[in-house]
Amino acid sequence: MTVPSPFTDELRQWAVNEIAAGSGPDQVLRELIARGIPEELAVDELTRLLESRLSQLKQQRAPAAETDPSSDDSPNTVPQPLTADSPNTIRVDGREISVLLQLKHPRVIVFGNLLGQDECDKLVALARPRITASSVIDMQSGGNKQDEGRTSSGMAFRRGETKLIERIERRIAALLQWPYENGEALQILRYAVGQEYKPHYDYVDPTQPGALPFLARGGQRVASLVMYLNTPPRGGATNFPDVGLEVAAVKGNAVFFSYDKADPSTGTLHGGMPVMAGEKWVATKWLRVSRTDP
Ligand code: PD2
Ligand code: ZN
Repeated sequence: MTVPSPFTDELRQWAVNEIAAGSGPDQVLRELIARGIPEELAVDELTRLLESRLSQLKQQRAPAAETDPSSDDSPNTVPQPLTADSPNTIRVDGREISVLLQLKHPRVIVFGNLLGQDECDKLVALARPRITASSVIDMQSGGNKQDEGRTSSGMAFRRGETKLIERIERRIAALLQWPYENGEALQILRYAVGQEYKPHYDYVDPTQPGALPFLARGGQRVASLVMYLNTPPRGGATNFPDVGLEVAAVKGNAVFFSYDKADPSTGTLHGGMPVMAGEKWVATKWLRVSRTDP
């Protein structure tokens, strides 16, 4: 049985508000200890909150390097995946991953053979008995809510939950050159015929009250990797309406896209188009600015 942490969501929210309001770290730390949080835990949690606040400020101040199509050497505010060494393949974790498509704006890369066929089947088999109706983040409360734009069902694995999951997550970290600990828990989605995920952005709107508890645990999302676990017979492409791009869902392939700020100018509006026949399974990995919950 896990013991609940004394550092509750309410306390985290209070600390986030204090930091945003300009209270000094020593002052917030003293107050946390006075509220009964052991010093070591208080220092750890406060460090994470301050790191996340600093990266938020850094993001807000960063020049629009990634969105400038003439700029090739954008700073590392988003993952910079490995580049293909032989014409179009990258060797990671003993696999030949191919680069099938690259777009500069929005920053999109389609990878082939990121997952083995057997790995896809195993992920589906592990997830199938655990899926429930999908939800989205409630931007008012910071909790989860059902949304008509997302009609799929899904579940999330804990980071490193099984050897297979950890291996895939470490492969992703190596390919994208982004820390393993900054990756959210792997989310699995299943779409039946007619189900879809209407166009949306994967970053959270930092001006909404519900964003604070989310941002306090690892900062903003900066990139997404949607991995296809099967090939739907018809439909189910991932689309980027701003640029008219549709990426076909092909088992083992994945679409990566990054966004250096929480802003539509990144062009990363994207959706899961309706499935027309059969079903569609995907695994999504979202990458955060800082370490996040496993
Ligand atoms: O299933 C997809 O193609 C899809 C599309 C848009 C998944 C996500 N977004 C996501 O998981 O964020
Ligand atoms: Zn999405």
